Amino acid sequence: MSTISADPYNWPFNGDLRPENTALIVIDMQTDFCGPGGYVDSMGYDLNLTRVAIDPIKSVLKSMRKRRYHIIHTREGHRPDLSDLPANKRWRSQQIGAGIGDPGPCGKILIRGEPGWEIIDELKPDPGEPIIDKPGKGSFCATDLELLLRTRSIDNLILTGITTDVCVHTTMREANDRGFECLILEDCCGATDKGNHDAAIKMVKMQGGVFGAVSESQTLMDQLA
Ligand code: C5J
Repeated sequence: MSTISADPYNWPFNGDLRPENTALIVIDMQTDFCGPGGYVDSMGYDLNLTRVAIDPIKSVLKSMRKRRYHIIHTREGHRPDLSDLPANKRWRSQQIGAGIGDPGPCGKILIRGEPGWEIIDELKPDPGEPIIDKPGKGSFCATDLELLLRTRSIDNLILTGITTDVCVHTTMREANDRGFECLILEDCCGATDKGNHDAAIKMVKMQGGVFGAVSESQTLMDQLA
């Protein structure tokens, strides 16, 4: 039996926590979501609210790499010809002054291959760590993430990244519905609104852990050690 102290239950539920069956997922730590001149910055949100996750994720990455857990990164972005960009998603982004596909200080906003779409230097994937490119908010929609997890017999997912209420939450919900056992690390996430971050974390804990459980980076690292 090996578990991590978490709320509302010690995680994972069955005590089967091993590097072989557990992956750390680092969601969308891209310049577009936490860097100057990126998508979130262009929308006028406070970058400190998303950048707050960088240092805790860096520590967790180091600790879990050392213990040989699976590490998976994701990037939200669209094809340069915009053929995978739904018209309503583009229109909504234009309403707030950060049109997806439009030129910005970090290249075309949320477009694959552009500087703003890259994962930030502080959290660069190591060689061999899979990167899932996704056109949507959830990491399972129109990607091969589920195939990759099932092929590796991964049951447990530790979720980190930005933003808590959008891509992290959508991914957690998708994973939970597919039977994966999820833990979200509260201090390894951030949202464009602190109230939304807090609400997203609170939602996970309802109904005995409706989407999984919540813990923090230091607790995880202490208990893995
Ligand atoms: C958003 C994300 N917020 N990575 N994307 O549009 O959460």
